[in-house]
Amino acid sequence: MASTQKPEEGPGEAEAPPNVSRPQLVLFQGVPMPDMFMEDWEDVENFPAHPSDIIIATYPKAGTTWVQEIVDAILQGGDVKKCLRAPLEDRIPFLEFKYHGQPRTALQQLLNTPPPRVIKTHLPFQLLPKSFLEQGCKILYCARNAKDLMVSYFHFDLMNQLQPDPGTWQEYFQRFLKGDVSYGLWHHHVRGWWDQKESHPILYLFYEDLKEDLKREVVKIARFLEKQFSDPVLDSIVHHTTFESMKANPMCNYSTIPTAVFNTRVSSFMRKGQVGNWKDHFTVAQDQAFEVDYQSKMKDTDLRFHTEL
Ligand code: PPS
Repeated sequence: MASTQKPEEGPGEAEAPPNVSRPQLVLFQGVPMPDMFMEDWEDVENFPAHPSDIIIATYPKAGTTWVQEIVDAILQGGDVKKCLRAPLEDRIPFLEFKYHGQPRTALQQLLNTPPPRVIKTHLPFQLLPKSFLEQGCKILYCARNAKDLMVSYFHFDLMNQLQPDPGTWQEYFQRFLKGDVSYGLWHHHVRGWWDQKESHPILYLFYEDLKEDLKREVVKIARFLEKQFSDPVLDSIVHHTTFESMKANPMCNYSTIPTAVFNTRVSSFMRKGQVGNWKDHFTVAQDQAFEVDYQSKMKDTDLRFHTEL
C-alpha cells in the first residue's frame, strides 16, 4: 500500500553518505560482523592506544549513547553546555565503524585527535585491539538485560540501513537466540567482559542500574574517571542525561544522521528508554523459549540481570 505520510525532512537528508546498503554478516573468529566493518580490519586491530584513552564498550543497544553522554559531561567538568559542541559520533568516535568501500573515517578521526580520546566500540572482549589492554586504558562496559535489548535491537535493525534486515519479530527472536546478529551472541558478549573485569580496569555498568538511580551511577562513573563534583553539578549532569533530555537533544539523539541511514519514519533512535518494554512484545511462548535458552547459556555465571524495576 502506498504511504500517504509526508516524508520527514532531516537535517542530513541532503548529505546522504555513499554506499549505504544493508550488510551481510561475515564470521570473524566465530563472531558475525557486518561485512563493511571487516574491510581492512588490520587498521582496527593495530590501533595504537594511549594509556589515557577511555573505552566505552557495549553489545549494541545496551545503553552506549547514554554512557557516552554521561562520560562526555563528566570530562567537560560537568559543564553540560560543552556537550553541545558537536554530535556525539564526532565527540566519541565509533572505533570499528565504516561504510562499504570507504575510508575508515572514525578511526582516522581518532588517529588525528591527541589523547586522551574517548572511544565507542561494540567489540566483544576478545576482538578489542590489544593495545588498549597493554596500555591499561580505562574501560566502561555497559550491559542491558537481553529481553529489552532484543526488542530495542529489532527496532533499530528495522530503521538502520547499515544493519541486516531483521525480518519479522518472530524471525528476529530466533536469530537473536542463535546469535545470528551483528556482534554475535549477547550471552557471550556480556560474559566475556564480565569474566575480565578483575584482570583489567573495567567498570561494569548495567542499563537497569542507570535507570534505577542515575545520580548514583553518575557518581560511580565519575569516581572511576577520578573526578568529583558538587551536588548542583551532579544534578545538572543527571538532568542533561535523562531520557527526555537526550531525546530532545540533537547533539545526542542521532537526528543528524541522514535518513538514508537511520530511517526515522520506521523507528526513532531514542525509542522508549525503559526497563520492561519487552513485555509489550514477547508472547508467552517466546518468554518460555527465552527462559529455557537463557538457563542453558547463563547457568554457570554469577552475572545477574533485572528485567523489570
Ligand atoms: S547503539 O546503537 O548500540 O549505540 O544504541 P545504544 O545507545 O546502546 O542503545 C539505545 C537504547 O538506549 C536507550 N537510551 C536511553 N534510555 C534511557 N535513558 C537515556 N538517557 C537513554 N539514552 C538512550 C534508547 O532509547 C535505546 O533503547 P530503546 O529501548 O530502543 O528505547
